[in-house]
Amino acid sequence: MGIVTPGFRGRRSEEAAELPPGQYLTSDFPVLSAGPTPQVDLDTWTFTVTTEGYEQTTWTWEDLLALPQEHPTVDLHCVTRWSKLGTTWTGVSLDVLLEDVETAADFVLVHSYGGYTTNLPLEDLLDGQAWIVHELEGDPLPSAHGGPARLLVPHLYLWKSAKWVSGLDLLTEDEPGFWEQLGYHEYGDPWREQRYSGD
Ligand SMILES: Nc1nc2c(c(=O)[nH]1)N[C@H]1C(S)=C(S)[C@@H](COP(=O)(O)O)O[C@H]1N2
Ligand SMILES: [Mo]
Repeated sequence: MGIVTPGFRGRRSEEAAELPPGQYLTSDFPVLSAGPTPQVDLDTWTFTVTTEGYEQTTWTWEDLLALPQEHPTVDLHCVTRWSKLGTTWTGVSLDVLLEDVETAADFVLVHSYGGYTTNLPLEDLLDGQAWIVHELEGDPLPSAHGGPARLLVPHLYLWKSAKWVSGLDLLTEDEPGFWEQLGYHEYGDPWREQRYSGD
């Protein structure tokens, strides 16, 4: 049984309690991209969900903005060990986008303009855990951070939050994405420190 001295539990330990293992806190917002930033025109932007039976549902930019908007405030954890707490976004919940999509799939391969992909279980996109976001701190999402729109799935390492998102393939069998093929963990839970395949 430990004795807690008043005043001993300082800011440092409070911050440490909020951070997954092996992460450090940063207040800036580093940019990490595997390739050039694609320029995506809002007039031609689409987001397409393709089911395992190749049924497609496509939203235009106008369609996306007409859906109910949420304002999640979330912590970000990058596998390169920086974490940024309390970022606020605007976007549409995947619960809304997938509401009328008929599927028996368990897995998702996320696609981006520019060719980036990442995979995750479908259930990790549901129940208020993921959004297609287009604003950061009330401003249009900067293209370096994935604008016009990116996936935000903050309970997994940030490489799962595909920037410049263009669509989701709903799959009955898991398929590794870009970093997952290069040895990163297939799931990527920061609290279990699942950085690399086998962690
Ligand atoms: N399309 C695309 N999305 C991406 C990436 C990328 O290279 N291309 N990098 C991923 C990685 S590894 C990280 S850590 C985050 C970084 O997001 P940020 O640049 O907004 O910090 O984006 C993720 N999404
Ligand atoms: Mo990353």
